[in-house]
Amino acid sequence: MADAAVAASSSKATGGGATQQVDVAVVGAGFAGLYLLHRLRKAGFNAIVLEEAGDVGGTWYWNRYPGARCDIQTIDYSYTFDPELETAWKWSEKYATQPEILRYLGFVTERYDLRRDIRFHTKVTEANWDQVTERWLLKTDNGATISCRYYIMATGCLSAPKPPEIDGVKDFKGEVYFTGRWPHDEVKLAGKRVAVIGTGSSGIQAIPLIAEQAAHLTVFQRTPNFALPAHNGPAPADRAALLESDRATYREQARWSLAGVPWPQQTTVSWQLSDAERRERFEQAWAAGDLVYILTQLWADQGVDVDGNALVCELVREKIRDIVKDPDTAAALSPFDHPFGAKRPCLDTNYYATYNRPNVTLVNLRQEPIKEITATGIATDKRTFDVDVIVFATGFDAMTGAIMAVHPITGRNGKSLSDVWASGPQTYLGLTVADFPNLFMITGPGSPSVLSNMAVSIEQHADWVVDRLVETRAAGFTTIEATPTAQAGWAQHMADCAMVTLHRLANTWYTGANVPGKALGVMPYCGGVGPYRSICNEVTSRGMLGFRLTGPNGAEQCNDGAIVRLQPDVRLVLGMLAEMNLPAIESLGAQGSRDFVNEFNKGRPAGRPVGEVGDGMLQGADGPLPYRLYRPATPGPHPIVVYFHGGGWVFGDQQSDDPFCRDMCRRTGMIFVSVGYRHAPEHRFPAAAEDGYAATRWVAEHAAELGGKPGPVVVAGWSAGGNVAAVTCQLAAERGGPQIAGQLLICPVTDSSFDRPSYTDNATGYFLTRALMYWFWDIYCSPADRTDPRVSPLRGKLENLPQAFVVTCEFDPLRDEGVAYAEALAAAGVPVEQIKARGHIHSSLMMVDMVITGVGARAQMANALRRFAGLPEIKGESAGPRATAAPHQIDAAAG
Ligand code: N01
Repeated sequence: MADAAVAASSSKATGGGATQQVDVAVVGAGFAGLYLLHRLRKAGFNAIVLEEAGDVGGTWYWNRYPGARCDIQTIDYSYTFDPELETAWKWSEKYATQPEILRYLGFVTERYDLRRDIRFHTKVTEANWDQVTERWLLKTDNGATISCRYYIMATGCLSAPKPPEIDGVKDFKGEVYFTGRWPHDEVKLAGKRVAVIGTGSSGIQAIPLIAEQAAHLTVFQRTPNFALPAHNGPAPADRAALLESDRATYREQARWSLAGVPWPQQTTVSWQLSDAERRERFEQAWAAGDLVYILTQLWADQGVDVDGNALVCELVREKIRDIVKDPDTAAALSPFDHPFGAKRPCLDTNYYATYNRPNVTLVNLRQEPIKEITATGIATDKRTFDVDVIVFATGFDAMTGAIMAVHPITGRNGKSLSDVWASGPQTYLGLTVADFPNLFMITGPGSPSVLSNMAVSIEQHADWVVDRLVETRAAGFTTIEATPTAQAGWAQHMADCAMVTLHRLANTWYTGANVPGKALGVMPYCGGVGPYRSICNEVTSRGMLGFRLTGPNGAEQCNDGAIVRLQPDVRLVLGMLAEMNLPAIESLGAQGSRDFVNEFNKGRPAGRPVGEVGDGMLQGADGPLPYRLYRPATPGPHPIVVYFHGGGWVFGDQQSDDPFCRDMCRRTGMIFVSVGYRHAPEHRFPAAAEDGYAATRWVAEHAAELGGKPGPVVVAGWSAGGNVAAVTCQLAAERGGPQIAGQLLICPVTDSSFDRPSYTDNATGYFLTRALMYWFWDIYCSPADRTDPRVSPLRGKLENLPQAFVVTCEFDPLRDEGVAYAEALAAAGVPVEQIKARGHIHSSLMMVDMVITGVGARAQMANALRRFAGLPEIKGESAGPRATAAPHQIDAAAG
């Protein structure tokens, strides 16, 4: 409906003329709402902000408890949209106090004359989408109604305090305070017996200061948290100098960083460092007093690998034991239930040392849970504690609470947001929700938000939303709405990102676990600020992918689809490769391609240590061949895997899949013998196939000399190596041995037909291209030979072959022939299991230390190899996180 017709219809709807008409209504006058208002006005929108509180500030208006400060350095926790604002305001400390942050927000409000469009003491009580007018109608607790074209929730992620969930609170006769709703008047605690319940960031900031005032402080701790000293004071000179030297670059780097603060990305993994080197890094981080630093700068695997993370946990626990004098108290304060960083760590000033004070007692609720609150204090199931004051530092209904609990939101066809989110928040980009047109959330669930420097994420969201509104208006559209496909795709991508991190291993407010009955799932986007920004930009550059826009006279635009289908780390790797502007391998010639790949592989991190790595020579089909043997650290003899590397029969050698062989040797506890078979064009078909067979026979015959277990061997291979492994099994069956207990085929070449859809769908853009495959085939095998089963095993005799485990990757030209081979084996009665690795490319699973989402698949491959060798499977988290898809047994009928 045209805006001119709206006023009449809206006033009719509310039964009077009181409805205020605006283009945009924003809820919340915190960091996000203030910047939004400024940007909306500049873009020519008529906008208002509705704020429940009596002044600006958002979370900083409410959280006034003693010790409240930011925990991102203030030079980073600031607006960056206006260089003049940046120089007009000077922070006094590394981590500003709540009053100073509030003054800053007041300063911003006055500087941009924002106050005149903010309605304070105005709580929205209902928001309904009117399909006819294509506007939102808002009701408020003071009777005012507002009609707006766009409705933006800038309600904050941690602004709806969680009820205490403890019986008897109302019976308590003393004073009760919530850190998240601290009074504006002074709270006098001197000489009083105070209880604090909760040891999250709020409790940990407040406890040392309360202890200084109170006659006695009793802290009730359910879960210990990791905290590190803030070392507050002036902004560190090096960081301030970095910012001052080139402010624009500093800010831009923050926008493209992982957490919204410009620190470089660590590439060294924990096991590449000695104990002393790790300790040195840790001490430096402890001294830096910076959460982002300690969470990102120790070693590359600290946030993604349980072992890499456990090293950090122990170093922090050591600090706690050093500081806290009473060993029992130190033990109670030491977290063991979650990885470092999986639950939000805290920044403190004298927190652990506070427990050395004689007037402080720690009550470990894991040993004596709170039974109830009584008129005089707190009763656990062992003791009672009489107190004068109870401070609840029990946290928030995070991320969704402020959006859902504040008021009902009703979208298209009467859909209620609470219903849509009943099993957890569903969003597209953490910005919008399907069926809720023209509704936006700033730093909503599904965006980096609380896993980032909020100042950076807020500006990015506000800019993105306002830019879209401007474009939508310019194009003459009146509604913009996420599609269900885009939203489902985002949910999948969110889940994929969450699997990379360790957040899945902790019960936290990130996952909704702190609120009884709340749906569980990692709510913030774990893929990082920079990658997220690039995704939002891609949505726009691809014609508003995943959005439906409509306008007058049936105008409509919808470019539907999921924005990210690759695994998050695969997307990053492809992005890095694209930036490197590498030449097409097939343009380099055979020797050139070998030199290139050798050079490229030098940049890989050294593989993980195994028991022993040794080189030797074995007998191939036409002379000696080199091999590399990887032996586990465990006592032998071990079963043997004969492994064939990838490289299109043209390049690669016995060492070129080194990180993979090491990883699999460690996971399986089996010997890997990686064979340097001959290559084309010097040795064309069937040299590789015959070498593969001969090498397997030689290894089987020399198993004992190699320190392996005599008996059947297992074969494995990737890509062209998968082809060699598959062919070896057929030749062994035909030629009467050696005995092969199983075959692991990873993205194998199985056929010379290029007609299958994956050859077209994934022809370019996923590293292995169709053009490169054509080149490989031309170099290795003349067209006349291509139907020979020794190069196209799909055309061979499949009955009675060894059991198989076949892995295919979604974005791989070879995907469909791998699937076809698995199905044909099954149809021939061979036991087959298969993984179709969603979101992966041909080389994903080989990129051991780059593509973490490949861990699950590798863990499953390792278990398959163990099964083939008659070893028990490895279970639990040490087997790796769940793979992108569970392996499934192929029904023989499938073929
Ligand atoms: O809340 P929390 P918070 N009985 O949920 C315990 C940001 N923030 O307000 O862990 C007993 O972290 C609960 O125990 P458990 C920051 O992002 C930033 O402290 O659920 N205990 C936990 O110990 C932070 O992460 C700053 O077992 C109960 C505590 O209460 C986020 O806000 C400052 C309980 C709640 O911790 C939330 O921090 C403050 C019960 N019934 C906050 N219910 C800065 O420095 C809960 N608990 C910028």
